Amino acid sequence: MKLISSLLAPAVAAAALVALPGCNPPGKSGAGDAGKSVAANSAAARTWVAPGQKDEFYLFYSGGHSGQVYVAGLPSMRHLATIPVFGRYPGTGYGYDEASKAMLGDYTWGDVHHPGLSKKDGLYDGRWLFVNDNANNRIARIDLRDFKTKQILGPIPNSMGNHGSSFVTDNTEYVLVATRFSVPLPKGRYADPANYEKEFNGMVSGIKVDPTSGTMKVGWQIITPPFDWDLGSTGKGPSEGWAFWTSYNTEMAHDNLEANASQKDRDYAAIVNWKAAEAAVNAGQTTMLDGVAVIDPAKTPGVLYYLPVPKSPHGIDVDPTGRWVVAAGKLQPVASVFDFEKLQAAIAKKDFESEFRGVPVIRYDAALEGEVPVGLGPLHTQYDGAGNAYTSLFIESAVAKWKMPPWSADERADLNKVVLDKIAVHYNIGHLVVGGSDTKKPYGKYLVAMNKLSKGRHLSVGPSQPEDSELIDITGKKMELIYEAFTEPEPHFAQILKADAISPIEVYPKAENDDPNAVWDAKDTGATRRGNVVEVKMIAIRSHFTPDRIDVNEGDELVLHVTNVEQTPDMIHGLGIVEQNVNLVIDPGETKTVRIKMTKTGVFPFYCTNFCSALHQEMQGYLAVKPAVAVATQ
Ligand code: RUQ
Ligand code: CUA
Repeated sequence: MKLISSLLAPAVAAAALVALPGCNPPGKSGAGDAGKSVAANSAAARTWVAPGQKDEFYLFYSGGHSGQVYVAGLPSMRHLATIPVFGRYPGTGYGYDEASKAMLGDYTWGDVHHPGLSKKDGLYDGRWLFVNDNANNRIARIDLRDFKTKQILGPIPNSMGNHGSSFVTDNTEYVLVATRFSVPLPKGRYADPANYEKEFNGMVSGIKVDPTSGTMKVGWQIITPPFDWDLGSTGKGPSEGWAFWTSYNTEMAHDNLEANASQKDRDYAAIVNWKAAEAAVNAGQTTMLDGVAVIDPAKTPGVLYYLPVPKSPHGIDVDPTGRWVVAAGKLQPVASVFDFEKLQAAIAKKDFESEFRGVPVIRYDAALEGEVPVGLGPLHTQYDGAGNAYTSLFIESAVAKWKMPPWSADERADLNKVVLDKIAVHYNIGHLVVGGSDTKKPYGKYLVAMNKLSKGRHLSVGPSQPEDSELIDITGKKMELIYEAFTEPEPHFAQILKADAISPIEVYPKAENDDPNAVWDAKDTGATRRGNVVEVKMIAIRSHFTPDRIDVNEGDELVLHVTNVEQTPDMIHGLGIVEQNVNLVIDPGETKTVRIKMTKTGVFPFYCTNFCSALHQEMQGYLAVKPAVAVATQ
C-alpha cells in the first residue's frame, strides 16, 4: 500500500487553520484579526443560529464513561440537554426515585459508546435512541418523545464488554451486539486465561425490540471464538438481514495484546445473517445457555462467515445503498471496499479460502472491490448519500473524502484518484458522523469529527483537557471546517437527527398517567399508616405541596408519592428534603415515588428545587420525625 504525499494535504490543513477563529494561541482572544477574514465570516454565518431561532438538527453524542448521552443542536453545536442513562443525574432527579433507581440496579456507572436511532424502512423514524454500556454489558432505550431513558436491559447473559453495538436493523427488529471481551461461559465459570483459545468465547446477540412498546429482550445469540469483536454495522437494501463486525484479535491473544493481537496481516470480519439466525432459533437449532437460545455456527451453516480484512481493523460501515461494505485497518493506510454482491456470489459458489472452527472464511479477493489509499490510521467511515465516503484518520488527524464505487477503469488503475479531498482536524480523531449515514438516505450537509486526544484546543481547565469536536461543511467539493465546539467527555460515536423528525411532548397528559399512586386533587392527598410504613400521596402545584407536613416516627419507612398536577409547559417542581438525600424532580403530569427509612430524628424542611413561580421560595414544608422510644431518664 503506497501512500502519496499529497494525501497529507498540508495546503488543505493550512487553509483551514488560517481562516478560522479558535486557532489563536492560548490566552489570546478569538475576536482578533481572524474575525475580519471573509472565510471566518462565512463560516460564522453558516453556524449562526440567531437568538430565538432553532437548530436544524439534533446531535446525540455519547458521554463515554460519564454514562450519559448529550444533546446538542446543529449547526450551532450548543449543548441542549443531558440525558442520564447509566448514572445518576441530580438535575433531572434520575437515579433518585424508585423507578429510575430500579432501572440502574446496583451499578453506579456505565460506558456509553455508540448511540443508534430506531429505523423504519431503513430511515430514522424518530422513536428511540439505543445506547450500549461497554462496562456492564447493558443496553438502554431512550424515548425521543420525552428524551428519557425508559429501559436498561442487562447485563446481557453470556457476554462481556458490550462494545460492538448499538446497531439497529432496518425496521428496528433488533439491536445487534457483539462482545469486545471473551470469557469462559456461562458467566461465573472459572478457566485459566492461559487456556484462552480453548476455554473462552465471544458472542453476537440479537436484542429483540417490541415494535409497539420498544421493550427489548435478548432474542438469541451466536457463539464465536474468542475474537475481540470491534465496531460493526447493519446491512440495508441488498444486504438487509446481514450485519458486520471486525475483530482486532483473531490472533486470540490473551496477554500483551498491543503486540500479540497485531501479528497477522489480516484479521477477520464477522458476516452475520441475522435472518438466518432467527430462522435457526425458530427451527429449534439452538442450545440453551444461561436462559438464552444460543446458535453454534459450526452446526448451523449460513449464519456466520468470516471475511479477512487488513490489518487490526476497527470500523466496518455499510453504505446507504447497502451494496458496499467498507472496513478500515488501523495499521494499514487503506479502506477496503467489499462488494456485497460479490460476497454473496462467493458464498453461493463456496468460494472459501479456508474455514475456522467450522465457519467458512470467504476469500478476500473474491469479495474485494478495491483498497482505497485513504491515509494513516483509518478508523470509521461515513457517507453523504451523494456517492462520497468520509474516513477518519487517527494517526493523520484528518478526514479523507473519497469516491465510492462504481469506479472508472482509470480510477481502478490508480485508486489514489478516488481520494478527493482531505481536511486536517486538530486532534487525533476517533469517530465521525454524517447525519443519516447509517440509513438509506443520509442528510449529508454536515460532518462532526470527534476527538480522541483533544490537544488543548480550549481554555485550560487543568490536567483533564476539554474534549473537542469540529464541525465540517461537506456540501462543497472541498470540506470546510466551520466550527469547533467543546464536547462532554468521553465522546465516542454520535447520531444526527433532523429536528422536524420528532415532536417531543411538553407535558405528560393527565390521561396517560397510569401510576396507581397519582392523585390530582388536594382532597385525595394524605398519609396512610400500615405498621411501620407510612405512605404519603402528595401533589405539587404552584406554589404549594399538599400535604406540606409529614409526620413519621423514627424507624418508619416513608413512601412518598408526588404528583406534579400542572399541565403547563416547563412547570417542573422538585422536592428536596434537607439532610435526607431525597431529590425528586417531577415533570408536569408525572408522578414519582421515593422510599426512605427514617433513621434520623428531628424536623427536616423540604422545598421545591426547581424555580416555578414568584412564590417558588415559599414552596416548602416539614418532615417531622419523632423519636421512637422515650429517652431513658437519668
Ligand atoms: S470505537 S474510535 Cu468504542 Cu466507537 Cu471507534
Ligand atoms: Cu415548585 Cu419551585
